[in-house]
Amino acid sequence: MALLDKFSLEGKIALVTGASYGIGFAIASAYAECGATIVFNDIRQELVDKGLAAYEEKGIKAHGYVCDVTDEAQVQELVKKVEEEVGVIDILVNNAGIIKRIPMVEMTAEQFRQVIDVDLNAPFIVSKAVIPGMIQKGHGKIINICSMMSELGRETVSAYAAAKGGLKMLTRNICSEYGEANIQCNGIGPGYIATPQTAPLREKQADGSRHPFDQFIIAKTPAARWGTPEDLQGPAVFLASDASDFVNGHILYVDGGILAYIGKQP
Ligand code: NAP
Ligand code: GCO
Repeated sequence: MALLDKFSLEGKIALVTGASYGIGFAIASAYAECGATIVFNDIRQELVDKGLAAYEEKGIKAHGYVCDVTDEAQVQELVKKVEEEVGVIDILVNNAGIIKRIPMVEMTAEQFRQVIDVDLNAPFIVSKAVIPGMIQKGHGKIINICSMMSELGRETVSAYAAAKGGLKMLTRNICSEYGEANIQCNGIGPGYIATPQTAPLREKQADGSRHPFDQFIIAKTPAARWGTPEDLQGPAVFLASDASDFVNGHILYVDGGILAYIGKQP
């Protein structure tokens, strides 16, 4: 096989969770460009419809379903439907995620659980649902969207950091358990990416100046900018393609250098 052909996703079926917009949408669009058939889900029909329209605008015929990834029965039903209507899933991207920025002593146990549910329990639930099909098919790629918070802590994001740290270890465990079945499970750890999730951290101040957190991130990133969802496309294609068949249990940080950097000298 020619080397470039190893990056092709022709004939593959990819499920990207929570991919109506943001990082999931960019990753799914890249997969479509490389030949894959796209399946995505969101919690509400209007978001699925919005996603379908956005894919259509790019000339992509995606399959959208309503499904809450924290609900195991809904997820089992989704995977069954996809297998019947589209085919057996080759690539799963566990992208759906939420964050709550609340100081730990003010956070309720229920709020903590909600974050763990979407960001950690759901990747377990969805992976569990697709792995049997991948075993039957003889191959599979699972990509978990991790975070800087898989490695680092910061004020107000205790639940998110606990979930994303856990997701890093779930990634390694899926690799350990199913590597022999020719399933590669890797993570992508995005740095700070401009999406709706991080919009509150980039809001302009009343006087028109940049948000202090925005300035902090620019100073903390050797690339001196926020990432874009498109920055994640190449790495996501690599990890979904045959070009990465011996890469397993790895977290690929796509962070403009944040994790390599001690921070700007005073
Ligand atoms: P986003 O713009 O908020 O998009 C997240 C998507 O997940 C939304 O479509 C959301 O749908 C969906 N979702 C949430 N809960 C769900 C559920 N229970 N079932 C199904 N779908 C659900 O976030 P993003 O910035 O693109 O982030 C995508 C992933 O990357 C997340 O896992 C996030 O933690 C991670 N990440 C983001 C950054 C960053 O800087 N932006 C950095 C590192 C990692 P609704 O609109 O219905 O809520
Ligand atoms: C925050 C941010 C993050 C990022 C991302 C970093 O409040 O610190 O929202 O946690 O979204 O996950 O990799």
